[in-house]
Amino acid sequence: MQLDTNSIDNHNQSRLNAHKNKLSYWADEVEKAEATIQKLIDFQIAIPSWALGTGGTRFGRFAGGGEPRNLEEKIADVGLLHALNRSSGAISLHIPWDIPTDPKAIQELAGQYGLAFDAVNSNTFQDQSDQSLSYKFGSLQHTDAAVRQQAIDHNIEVIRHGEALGSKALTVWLSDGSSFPGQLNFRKAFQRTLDSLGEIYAALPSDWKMFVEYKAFEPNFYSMTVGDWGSSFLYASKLGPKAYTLVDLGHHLPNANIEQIVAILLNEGKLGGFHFNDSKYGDDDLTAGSIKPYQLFLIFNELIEGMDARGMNHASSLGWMIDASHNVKDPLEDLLQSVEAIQLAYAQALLVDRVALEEAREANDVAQAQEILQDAFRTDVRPLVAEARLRVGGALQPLALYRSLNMRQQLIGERGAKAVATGL
Ligand SMILES: [Mn+2]
Repeated sequence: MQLDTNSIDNHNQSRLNAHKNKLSYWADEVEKAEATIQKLIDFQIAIPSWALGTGGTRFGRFAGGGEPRNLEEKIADVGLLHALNRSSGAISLHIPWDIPTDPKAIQELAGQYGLAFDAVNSNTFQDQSDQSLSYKFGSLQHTDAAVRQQAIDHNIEVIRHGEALGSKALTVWLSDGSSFPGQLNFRKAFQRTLDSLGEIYAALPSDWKMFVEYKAFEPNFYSMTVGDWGSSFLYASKLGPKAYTLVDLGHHLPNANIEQIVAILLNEGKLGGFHFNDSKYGDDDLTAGSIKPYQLFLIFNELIEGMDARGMNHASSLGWMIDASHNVKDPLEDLLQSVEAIQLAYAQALLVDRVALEEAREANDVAQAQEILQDAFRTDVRPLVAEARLRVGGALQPLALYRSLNMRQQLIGERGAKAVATGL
């Protein structure tokens, strides 16, 4: 569904005065505000193709209707988000849920919405109906070389699909591991996984990256073969310069200091990208910033510090992706909220007075260091994020506009109340 630009203009006109009033707070800090707005305009967050339908838990799924029924409709949904916020200019595909049967046509369609293709994701955590061997006991780690080969071949096929669309990265998340003590020889599982990843790595085009995503537990509950950032870093280091660690915010043991992990990975040049979401207990996959916004800010604080120290481009040097899905919200509203939360954390982190912070740290002035961080975190940057959207044709309040246009009702009208997104 293409959004009528008139509806964005009307929406913005009706809110312009109120917006300008809020923005006037920044009148004395034009330099800071302008730099932040420009960076926000450049910063794009990829939407995963699997988050456009209602997510489920193992207890049930409560679809909201009007879900995209195919890849074309998923692209249309991301296009709608991007039209509203101008910050969701990429889609991350999952194979085999979203196989582009006509890549040229798919690329053209995405182009009409101003969308690029971010990392492609492989799937060896479930069996497909046309698959000859099972992943019940793992894929790249499997004791049977034939199963490993099937999983390797699948990953290489995913790379080829990505190449046809202009993707530049493969994300590998493995559910491999064990659920009971004694089930697995850890050493062999590591070596087999490394060897299998090595074969996939060898098939990467020269300008591609491989993201090795880790996860502490689930679906295996005793051991995960890529279970933490340390093991991902080890695999990525052994694989070579095109392999990186991918941090999914929900994939840690409780209370892990994710910002410290980010700082160290950046320092080693091995941070590849992010999967944003939020959680209270485990891999809850809730809306980014909905539970721990301060943690999200602290992560961005380390990202900016570490990226600037290495001369990296905030917008393009890392892969920025959302990986969230849940049971109770309209997925498109949820994604608008996630993107906004990520932008707010990024903008706040850009405001941190880094010179003063380093001075306070060097002087062991603990209270002052905390003040500096919290001063930035407690600044209302919503007007800056809205101004960034306004300047590039987005809506001042994307969620409000989405609601006032009854977009979900329109989608249900087009696709039906029972339409279920592929993959979930
Ligand atoms: Mn993830």
